[in-house]
Amino acid sequence: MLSNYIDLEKGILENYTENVIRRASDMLNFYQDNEALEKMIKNGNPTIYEVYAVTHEGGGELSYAITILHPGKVGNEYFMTKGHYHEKRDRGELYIGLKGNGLLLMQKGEEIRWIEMERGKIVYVPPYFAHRSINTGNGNFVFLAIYPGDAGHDYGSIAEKGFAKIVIEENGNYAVKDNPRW
Ligand code: M6P
Ligand code: ZN
Repeated sequence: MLSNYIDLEKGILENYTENVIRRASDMLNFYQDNEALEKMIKNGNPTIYEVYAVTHEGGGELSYAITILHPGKVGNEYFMTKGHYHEKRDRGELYIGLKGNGLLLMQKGEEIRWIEMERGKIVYVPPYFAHRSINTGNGNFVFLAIYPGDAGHDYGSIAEKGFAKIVIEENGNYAVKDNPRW
């Protein structure tokens, strides 16, 4: 497929070839406050984020995906994606903000960076950096990601202890804090 459409208002990608819906129950152990997460699961198990992708898996090819990250918090921690390294670590990625506000957290070894995202902003994730998105706003945070077809997703170490920083709400604003489990 050589061309496609995104509904920029709703963040809906047409003709996607893969999609993933992650609910609260898919995020066990990713947030600090497991009790708050358990409660949320019992209370309707809401969708945290949805990914719609067009994938081309060969080396040298490009895949792309729209992520719709819903607004909300688990305890005082904002809704976020799981976050991943690329299986092929030397593959980079481009993120383009389409709607709402968020952060893109990136980490390589002990080096950690976070960049605010908004509509029209382009952020480059260099090779070797794990990346996670966080919705710090009140509405959906929607972005487009473009990545090498053979990059792959490695959730392993992040599922175990996360990133070196967590993003919480403090006095109505976001605050980036040290991850106590790191
Ligand atoms: C972006 C891309 C996808 C990724 C998605 C959700 O759209 O980076 O490759 O799958 O975000 O992130 P995660 O896979 O970490 O849950
Ligand atoms: Zn990626």
